[in-house]
Amino acid sequence: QDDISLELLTVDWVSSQIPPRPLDSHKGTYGHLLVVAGSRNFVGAACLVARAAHRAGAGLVTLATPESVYPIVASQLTETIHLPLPEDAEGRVHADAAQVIHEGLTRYDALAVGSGLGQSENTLAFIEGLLVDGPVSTIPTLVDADGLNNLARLPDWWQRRSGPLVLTPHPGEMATLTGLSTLEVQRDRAAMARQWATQWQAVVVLKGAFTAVAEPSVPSTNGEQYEGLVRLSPFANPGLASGGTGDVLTGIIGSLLAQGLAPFDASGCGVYLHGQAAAAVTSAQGPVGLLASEVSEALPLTINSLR
Ligand code: B4P
Ligand code: MG
Repeated sequence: QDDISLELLTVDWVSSQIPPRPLDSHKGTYGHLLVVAGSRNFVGAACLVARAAHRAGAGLVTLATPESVYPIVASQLTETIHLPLPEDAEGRVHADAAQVIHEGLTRYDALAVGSGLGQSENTLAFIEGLLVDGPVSTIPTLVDADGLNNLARLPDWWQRRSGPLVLTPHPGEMATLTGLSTLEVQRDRAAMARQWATQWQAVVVLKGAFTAVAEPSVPSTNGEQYEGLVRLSPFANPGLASGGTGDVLTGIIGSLLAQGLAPFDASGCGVYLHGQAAAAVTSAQGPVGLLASEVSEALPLTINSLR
């Protein structure tokens, strides 16, 4: 499509967006993120999201995870608040967990849902109860990984919910969500991200080399449509092609949402900071053998050198 407005994510723009750190601020100034992640088979995903959220500057991070996963993640994450959730026999969230989260929802400034949740009838009912048929939420919400895979099984989910939303699919998840093949998804990534951002009325972060971040087009009241912009990451880095790096991105964008950035800006900044932190790691040690947690550990220096 010729008519897409494309922008490259630049260091100057990202620097201008990073929340200031006033001297007399306190943890409440920097927001409270609720991470909903993990299952018996995917314990590390929950840790990676929460830790990246701390490293990207959130004031408080609560991690909601199935109760048998909780003691393990709690031993790894000393700064995180923990919310054990009811689970099923396989150690995945039980459908009833949606109600537990709803009861305390007003405490949080943003939600990051999905990493390592797994897929079952219970996780499907949980995602439906939390994100689709739950009480109307104005809390900015990011959905990744199995959050997306479960959403994809709910027909017309986007017509049954409202509120600010960010989706962070890799091309495989994008194919599942759209019913297209991975090849079709990859053919024109910017157009693909924007088309579906509009369909879903959500920011779509289509991951991979040169990640595309699209905002939805919105029909305005006077009949003229607001055409959504697409921002492109300047980073291609095969070092990032390793397990858990997507979970780190989820933690970063979730953290920026909690700090008050608008969904489209939080997503663009998050993608840039993730790419820049990874570049710092691979420029020191090369592309082979990067650990996702190393990207997290590189965040403070990356962010503080931009401010
Ligand atoms: P899953 O098994 O679902 O992997 P995951 O748990 O989501 O892993 P993780 O969360 O760490 O990685 P993610 O991709 O979310 O699925 C993996 C499968 O999906 C693959 O086997 C493949 O079939 C398919 N798939 C995934 N990516 C694909 C792609 N680019 N093309 C075709 N098929 C793909 O997050 C990874 C993070 O690293 C993102 O932020 C991403 O933008 C970044 N990243 C990865 N490679 C990069 C690169 N070359 N350059 C720059 N950034 C890169
Ligand atoms: Mg992923």
